[in-house]
Amino acid sequence: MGAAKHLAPDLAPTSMKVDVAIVGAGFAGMYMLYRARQAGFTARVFERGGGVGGTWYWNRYPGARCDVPSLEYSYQFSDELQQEWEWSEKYATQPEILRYAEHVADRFDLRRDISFNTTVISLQWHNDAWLVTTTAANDASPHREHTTTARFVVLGTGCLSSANVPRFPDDHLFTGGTYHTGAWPHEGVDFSGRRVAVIGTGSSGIQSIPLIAEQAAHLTVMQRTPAYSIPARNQQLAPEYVASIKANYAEFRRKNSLTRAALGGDTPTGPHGASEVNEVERRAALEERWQKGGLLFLGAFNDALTNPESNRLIADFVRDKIRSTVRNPDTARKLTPDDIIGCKRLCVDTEYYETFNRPNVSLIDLREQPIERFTANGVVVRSATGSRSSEEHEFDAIVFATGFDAMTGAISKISITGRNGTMLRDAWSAGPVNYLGLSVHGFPNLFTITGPGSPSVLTNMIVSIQHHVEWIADCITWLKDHRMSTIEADADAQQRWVQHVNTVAGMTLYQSCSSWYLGANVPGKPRIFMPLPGFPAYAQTCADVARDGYRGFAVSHH
Ligand code: N01
Repeated sequence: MGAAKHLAPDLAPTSMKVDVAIVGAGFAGMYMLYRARQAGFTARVFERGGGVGGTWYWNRYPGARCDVPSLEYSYQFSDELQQEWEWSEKYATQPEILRYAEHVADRFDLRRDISFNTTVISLQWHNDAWLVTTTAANDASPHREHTTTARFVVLGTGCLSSANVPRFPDDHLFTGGTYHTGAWPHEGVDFSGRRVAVIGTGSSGIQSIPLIAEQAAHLTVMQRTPAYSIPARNQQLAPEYVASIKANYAEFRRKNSLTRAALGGDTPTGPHGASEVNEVERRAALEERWQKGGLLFLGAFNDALTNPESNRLIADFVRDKIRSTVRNPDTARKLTPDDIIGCKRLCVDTEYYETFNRPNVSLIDLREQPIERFTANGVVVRSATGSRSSEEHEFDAIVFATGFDAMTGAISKISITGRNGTMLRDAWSAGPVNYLGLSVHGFPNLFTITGPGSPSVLTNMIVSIQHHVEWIADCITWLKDHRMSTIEADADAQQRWVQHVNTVAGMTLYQSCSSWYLGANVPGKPRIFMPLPGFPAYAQTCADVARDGYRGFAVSHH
């Protein structure tokens, strides 16, 4: 490390050697540590936060909860764990999920191999190993750098962990409180009696808006694109239902893993296309799913995301629901989306549309009234009258529910130098090329968990995480058993894989909107559809690749 030469002796880098360095102690990093240990490797996890849980450690905004049912959004590697843990609600809250993550860390004695408050700043491939440089946010020795040498590096950095905070003219002038849903203060925020703005109406905005509205004196929602949201119908879990799942948990998990999103095996996708049935049947099927609530709404028909006409019919049903819920016709008009339903990730809510019937909630459509600038007291938007004039809205606090630099954001914050000095940021300048969403040509022994190019964010994340961790653990065990030293995506295989992901995504309607799946929410980010639709076919491909001696990878001997 050149920079280390300038440090005082007591600040010189210290050195540690492990088989596997893991970045992140969310659900991915924790399980990777567990599996690496089980396979006989030494491992160290580096975690920026002060505790485990990843996304559930940071996203503490009011109303944060998972919109995948708790009995599915949990690890399945240990039957004892899944039998003993008691989920209280159909959709668990953030505090409950965080308690679960902490329980897993304690139960499997993970903490002793995790460095908390430690940020990985660079990864450098050198002499057939990775040099992992970290800084610890330790008051006693701020900015002290450590270097760890690792044979393998696994990035469990999370797909939605790098906050997207858009800049607005004069935003530094605002004197009130500003918050991002993805980096919420641990002590919570009291909005009582305050005038609050929420910018953004994706999942995080939609979950937090009803709760902030209950507390604030006035809430102004600033919406750029209206979202489609389905009622959650959250409820306490009935003990008999939980017992019935636990009695046959393995079968429940197996059925889920056979669905496209590795989710909801008990509610299979309907056998027809939405335009193949008559209106009465279509409405009945959609109403049944609407009453059931949640993400599986789109599975009422099998062509929601492939047939534009079917998609329109399904979207019309939701548009009618919005109009019949929101009393003010102008507010209802603004809240009603006109694009492809499911193109951006579907949202799931509790009383979201109803919140706009409250007297203390108002909506600004930023497409009609764009933000012009911030002031000390609030935000100036173009006037609603359609004239060239402006209007200032005063706020005590502004909440940015503006999402994340998804899938690649956290990885690109690390300076990663591979073989022959290739920088990952250069390799990915036109988009995150990779093989299987697991490996990048030029970066030996480096793995991404739920990386771009894998089903990842289109699935129940925990299923995809488990699948990747197990594949990686098997891979590095195979290397050890075969006395191989390095593995790396082959350039041709990578090229074909990128093509394959594009082809599969091209058969869907996913590319018809400016979603974070495409990187379109972050100015300047290359637009490429990052996740691969379809978990079962993907998992089969990964199994086949391994069985064929890691087809498509270049492997070298000691
Ligand atoms: O972020 P988002 P999120 N000016 O990107 C708007 C998962 N998640 O944090 O659509 C004004 O979806 C932006 O507008 P537009 C889930 O996978 C899960 O809500 O780009 N507005 C949009 O309305 C989810 O999809 C759970 O036009 C701006 C919003 O901000 C993902 O995380 C809970 C703007 C961002 O929405 C991300 O959700 C929460 C600007 N400059 C999150 N920039 C559950 O499991 C952005 N916006 C329940």
